Amino acid sequence: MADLRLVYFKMRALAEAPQLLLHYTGTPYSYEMAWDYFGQPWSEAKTSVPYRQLPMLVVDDNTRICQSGAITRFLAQLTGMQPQDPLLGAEVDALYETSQEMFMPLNPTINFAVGEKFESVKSDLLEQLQPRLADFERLLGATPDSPFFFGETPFYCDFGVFHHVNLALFLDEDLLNPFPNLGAFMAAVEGLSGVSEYLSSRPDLIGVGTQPQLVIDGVARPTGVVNE
Ligand SMILES: N[C@@H](CCC(=O)N[C@@H](CS)C(=O)NCC(=O)O)C(=O)O
Repeated sequence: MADLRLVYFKMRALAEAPQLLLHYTGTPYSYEMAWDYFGQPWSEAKTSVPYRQLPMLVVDDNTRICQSGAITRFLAQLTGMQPQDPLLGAEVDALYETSQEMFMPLNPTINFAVGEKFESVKSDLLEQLQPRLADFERLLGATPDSPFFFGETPFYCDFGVFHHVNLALFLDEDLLNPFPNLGAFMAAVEGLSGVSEYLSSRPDLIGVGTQPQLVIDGVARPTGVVNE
């Protein structure tokens, strides 16, 4: 197996789907904060990164893969979580991309927005999310005997959807009440071997909307791209 180093920041965002996949497949990797990996502040390191943003996956200390979609698809290929059939592969990818579209403004709102800014984005965001959640609900309803979008076992798209819906629950913990299929899907992902261990051990995200912090090794630290 390749040596995998996932480089990112103090936030619960674009490195989550890759990490859920890595844990589900039992694939070893290290998670490294940008300042530790580069040995300098992100503001100084970013010009040396292919597209000046993270996450980045470093493979065998040699190849640097940026763009979270490319990282997730590469890992899916590496770990057998990519469908063999190209047609099914395209459907899986379309769902993954749909989940990626939820990134803005959901991830920054949950990880960074505070006070009035948070409250004003929150109501718009909850409204914007409804058609997405309804689409997921309908898709899951088409295969009532399968807990995941495309059958008995998850593909990488399931982790993309899980991450974004999981973040959205910070806005309203009753968000999924009208969407029972989606609620059951979330529980199914939470119960997956490897994933449940990851979810209970990853840094807690606290203070959403007021003072967002990640609890890393027992210490609450502000979310962000700076080592503080
Ligand atoms: N399309 C990129 C977006 C990456 C992105 O927005 N990264 C943000 C963190 S979530 C970042 O690097 N922010 C720091 C900066 O831009 O300097 C992806 O999917 O990986």
